[in-house]
Amino acid sequence: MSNMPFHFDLLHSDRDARRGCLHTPHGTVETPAFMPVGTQGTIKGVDIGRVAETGAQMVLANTYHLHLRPGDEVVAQLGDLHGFMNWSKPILTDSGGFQVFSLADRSKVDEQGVKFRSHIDGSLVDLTPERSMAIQENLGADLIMAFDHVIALPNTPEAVADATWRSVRWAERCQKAHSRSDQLLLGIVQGGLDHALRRECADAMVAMDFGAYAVGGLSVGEPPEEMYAAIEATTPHLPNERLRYLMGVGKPEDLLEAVRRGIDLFDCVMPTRNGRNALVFTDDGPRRLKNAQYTLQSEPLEADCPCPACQHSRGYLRHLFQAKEMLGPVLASIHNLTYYQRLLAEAREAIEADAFEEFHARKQAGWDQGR
Ligand code: PRF
Ligand code: ZN
Repeated sequence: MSNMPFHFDLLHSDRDARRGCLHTPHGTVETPAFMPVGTQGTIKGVDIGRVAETGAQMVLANTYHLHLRPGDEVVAQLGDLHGFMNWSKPILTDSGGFQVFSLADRSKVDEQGVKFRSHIDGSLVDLTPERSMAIQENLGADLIMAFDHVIALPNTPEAVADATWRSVRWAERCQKAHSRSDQLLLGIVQGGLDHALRRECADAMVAMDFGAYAVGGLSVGEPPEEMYAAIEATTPHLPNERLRYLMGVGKPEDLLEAVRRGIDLFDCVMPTRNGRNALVFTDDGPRRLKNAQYTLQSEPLEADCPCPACQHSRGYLRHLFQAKEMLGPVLASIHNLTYYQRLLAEAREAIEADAFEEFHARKQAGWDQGR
């Protein structure tokens, strides 16, 4: 693939953990990497300059939301997502598959696609693999996702298999419809918690030769151990030299468990959503700033954190939340994004030093101790 605008260099492996480098037309992403979620073309509460300062290398945006509002043609006219958001680094858009099934009112699936009512104005919308590709081409992200059928777990084996094979057929249609060579289309492996089905789906996706692969359909309510097992049932069937992206995951400990099983890329609302709710991540585990114990604490959230929240005392941050000041959610979101970026930067270093297992054990011990 060296003549292509996309290339994934697998730089080093430490057991199954991988240190890599993804080249895109908007620059390079060092992996393992975490993408902040910018569903509506904004990382909630954090201006794009501050997002860059947290160490983020690539951000995610959503087809579903941006198609409904302001419309992908509007985004295209305002300089595609890079111009619209004023973010000149790589961007990934999700296909809408997952969002339709989790947000839309009364969605109806058939082989053609999904019909649903907009959660904004109730209007009828029709999304198909072809429409998702056209919308994602208008949005202009570097990495784009196949349109898949995601169902809630637990579900019947028939429903899981049905949605999985529909996702495979839809992925073929996405591949046919996709026309921009400056965008990399990722196939998504589904299969629920059924390891044999995961393997069959991975084999089918790999036979289609996608430039990179995602692991989907997880972190939808199953216990963590089952999610880890499903990841482990999938990654060995993906080609070593292609990027692997675990969609919508997760907690800090989930990230390390997944890196350990060969995942390279993540996204999750957790740092920003939890930050807005006064929950901050630290090496001693999560802290709830609304808890009275922080009222008089003069130390920062973390002594060595370079983020702007950590210029303040825990007592001050708690006060911002108690007083319902908007700076509270903003600073907590920035701290959490910084925490995730630093965690993955440390993971990259540990992999390079062949010391990922020790690093993982040390982090987990800190998180466990704070519980
Ligand atoms: N498919 C898509 N987007 C997603 C998921 C998926 O399975 C998930 C599952 N955690 C999050 N986002 N298209
Ligand atoms: Zn901080």
